Amino acid sequence: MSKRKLSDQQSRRVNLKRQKSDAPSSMDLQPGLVITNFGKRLLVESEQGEIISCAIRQHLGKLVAGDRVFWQPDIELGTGIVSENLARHSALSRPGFRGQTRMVAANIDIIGIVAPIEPGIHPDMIDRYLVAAAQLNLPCALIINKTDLLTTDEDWEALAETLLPYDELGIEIIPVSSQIEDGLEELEDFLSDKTSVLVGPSGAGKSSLINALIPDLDIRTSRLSEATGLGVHTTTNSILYHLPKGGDIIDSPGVRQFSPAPCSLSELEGYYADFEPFLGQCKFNNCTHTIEPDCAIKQAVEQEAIAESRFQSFQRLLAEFKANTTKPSNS
Ligand SMILES: Nc1nc2c(ncn2[C@@H]2O[C@H](COP(=O)(O)OP(=O)(O)OP(=O)(O)O)[C@@H](O)[C@H]2O)c(=O)[nH]1
Ligand SMILES: [Mg+2]
Ligand SMILES: [Zn+2]
Repeated sequence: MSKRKLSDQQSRRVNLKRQKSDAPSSMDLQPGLVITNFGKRLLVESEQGEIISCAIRQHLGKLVAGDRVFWQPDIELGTGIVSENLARHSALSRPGFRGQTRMVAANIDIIGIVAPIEPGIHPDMIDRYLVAAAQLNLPCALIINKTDLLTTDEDWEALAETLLPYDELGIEIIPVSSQIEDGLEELEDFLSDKTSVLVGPSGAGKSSLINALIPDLDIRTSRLSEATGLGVHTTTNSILYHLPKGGDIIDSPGVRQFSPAPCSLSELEGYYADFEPFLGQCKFNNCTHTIEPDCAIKQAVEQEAIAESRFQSFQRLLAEFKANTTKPSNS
């Protein structure tokens, strides 16, 4: 491959810098923040707030919105090359194709689980993200979107009942409507000065919420929608946005069914904080809380001290993890 030619003026500038620098090889390296990963290229934000399309050095692995990197500008092309990634303090991933994992977001402080009134709130989905957050030791907020679709007192009461287990777990619950712009201030205040990621099923309204929080984005997303010819536009890559009052928010693609990383029975029990008072009280110390007699967890469910929905999601995850570990390794 031939070296790209620099103009005389550029060469002079580079030479000048080189003379001053003690470390010529890393002279042009600049810190940057990954805004999104398109697969072969990244959009990186420089410290000056410019967005640069960058190639990625092959050894770097999977980079994602929220990653901190060092990149080198290509003066001639106006692009860059990412050559180093910094250690992450947190990273959310999800299962991808053929047993691989897909990165969702890096360096996040909080996970915002977006659960929509329509098509419906599914405790199983919420619990799966709560387990992932517990695995990462990250806090969660439960963002209930599309509250404009709740019309009667009964609707609100039914919602409160569904959410009771989460309220009892001390999880922040933020009801919002991006459509009628309700609850947005509370949401923005809660997310300010943090890096958050919005997760949840496709159509939950994650992108709509970000649009509502950052008014300037309206134009960009409506244009995208026209391009696809669809009334809705599915997010395909995680993208980081800056919030007006401070803090960053990462939009992520919706998933049909999210799965946390497989773990052991005792680890999973540890991620269900509402099981805690009853652990160690079953007749068998390796009790899986399914068919065993004298099971303290099942008794707690019968006495409504543990919500049935929480017990069901625990059992489904346990069965899923077991099925994964017993699958032939070449599948
Ligand atoms: N009624 C109502 N509809 C909403 C609200 N927020 C979003 N929607 C609608 O829900 C649909 C999906 O919204 P999106 O923001 O694209 O959902 P998403 O979670 O980003 O979906 P993916 O990108 O596929 O993961 C759109 O048709 C929105 O108009 C709301 O507060 N109320
Ligand atoms: Mg979206
Ligand atoms: Zn038990």
